[in-house]
Amino acid sequence: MRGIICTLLILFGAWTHATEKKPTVAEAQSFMDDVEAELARLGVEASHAAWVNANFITYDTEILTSKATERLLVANMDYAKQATRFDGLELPADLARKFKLLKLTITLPTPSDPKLAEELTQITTRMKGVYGKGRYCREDGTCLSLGELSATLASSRDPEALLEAWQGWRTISPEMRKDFTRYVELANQGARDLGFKDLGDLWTSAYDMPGKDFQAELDRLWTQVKPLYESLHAYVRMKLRQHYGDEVVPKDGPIPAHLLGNMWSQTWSNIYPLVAPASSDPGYDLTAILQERKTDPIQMVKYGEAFFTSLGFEPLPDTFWERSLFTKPQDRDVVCHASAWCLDNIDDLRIKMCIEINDEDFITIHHELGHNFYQRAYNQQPTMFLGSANDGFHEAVGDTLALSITPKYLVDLGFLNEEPDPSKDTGLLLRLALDKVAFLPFGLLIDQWRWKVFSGEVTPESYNQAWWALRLKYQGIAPPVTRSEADFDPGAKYHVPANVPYTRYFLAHVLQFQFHRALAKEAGQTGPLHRASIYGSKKAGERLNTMLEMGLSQPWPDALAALSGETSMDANAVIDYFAPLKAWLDEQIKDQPKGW
Ligand code: X8Z
Ligand code: ZN
Repeated sequence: MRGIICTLLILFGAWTHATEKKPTVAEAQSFMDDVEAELARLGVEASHAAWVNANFITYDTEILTSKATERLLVANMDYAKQATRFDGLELPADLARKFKLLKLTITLPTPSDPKLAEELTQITTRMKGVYGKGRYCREDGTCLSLGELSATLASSRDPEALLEAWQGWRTISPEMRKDFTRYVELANQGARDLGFKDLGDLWTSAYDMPGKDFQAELDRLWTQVKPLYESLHAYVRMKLRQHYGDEVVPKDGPIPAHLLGNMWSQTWSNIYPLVAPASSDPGYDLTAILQERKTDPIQMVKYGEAFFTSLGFEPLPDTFWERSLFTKPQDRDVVCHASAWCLDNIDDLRIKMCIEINDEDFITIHHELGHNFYQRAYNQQPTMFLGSANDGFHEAVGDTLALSITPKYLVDLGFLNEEPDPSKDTGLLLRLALDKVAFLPFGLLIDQWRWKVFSGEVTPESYNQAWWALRLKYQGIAPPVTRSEADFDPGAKYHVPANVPYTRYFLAHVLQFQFHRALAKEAGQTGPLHRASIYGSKKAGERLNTMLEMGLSQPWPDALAALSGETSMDANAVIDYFAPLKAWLDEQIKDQPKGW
């Protein structure tokens, strides 16, 4: 009996193989047309649900968004699996690229079992909600939001107050630990269903090269900028030690994480007053200027829009102003973490931000609008190509414009009466380096941690310890109080519970200097790059638009070439920009230890 079944099966197998028709290019094209139409439809539905949820975090909106997301992700996964029947078929380049992207643009792959797919989307929605609703409540019952705690970290110089804010925010994340652990299992299962080793393998495969090569690229870029970071670190440590004393800041060890002016120690410009070079401080403070002028949130956004229109881009649509969220509502929970949306894949552009009147948010507004103008520029592309060349490009566009917020630009706006003398450039460069250079190791380590978690190299028993090991290795910072596995510090950073890959920001911090260098040249700027502004240059705008409108239709080196003529990412753009500062820093720290 057994033998007969086997023989039959073998025969049947051979028969199906012999008669199965090889799919044609026309069938592949028609399959892809259907996929694009359906994914566009489900994507728009999911976006509307997610918009409402992020603006009103409630029990019901979590259910609605989680269902809509599940429908989109499950369909995407199904299509990606069905698409394997066209494997090996010779396709025109555009179509072949769409088939590749069908898999590679999934950042949250759901398991095949519908129950598990549902569980995964519920978990991610819930984690995001916990973060959005997060507050630190003191024993006396008073509660503080992330915005309030961040304001303390930015402006207080009292180590006790800083410590309370730092520790306080980290009380919101231990409750995510269980969900996060399960999310790792489920999303990994989804990634394996698509043929990847784990979720990190899927994420790193989305850069037009094998994942391993991409990781080597990251190492290369980090090696280029590391000496600059180490000089900045040593200088800041020296200055903080002068301010807080040897008891608080070690001479040659890591910097305590609560002293750097930011909740995650990712950007440090809020402590610029503590480290400013006495003789070359440019002497203006954008936060103070904005506040003195009584700039309101809408006006802040108008300045950002005006920068884009000065380059030749069309103004934002009326619906942008009607539908965006600009300030933190007092009566409900919202996700305050800034984001930019295009709800209909055409022109329903919006930002969602809890704007405060300060320089940080002035820059963030440009960042967000960069997303919106990119989204609009590529809206003629087919669904599969609605995206940036790689995810770092999307993050780099607004930042590129923000690099043009030079003293000259502030004079043009009427914010400053005159430009500071070039002898003050050290101060200008240092202030920018505190954001851009300080960010680099942070931008790198979040996913270094997640990739280890996804691969199983880091297990739940050592989540927090592995996190701080990487914070030490890359950033040279240490927690101000002992941490343990009862904590879940990665969860206190938005992108971890929200499942947003983070390497994009590291790339953006390199790319924006390449973009700036190229566009400044296009705008005919010949002076030093930190004084170059592309404001008002239609030529630079055209060049930028050439890249933006390509969307995701070409491999990213081609998009980069369209803007800059270069075909690889190059951190020398960062090194060149900050070269005068590096020399100055090294002079300041010549008797100081470097490293930690
Ligand atoms: O998340 C963001 C943007 C939205 S894409 C506000 N950024 C990263 C962060 O806040 O951690 C911008 C820079 C890094
Ligand atoms: Zn962004």
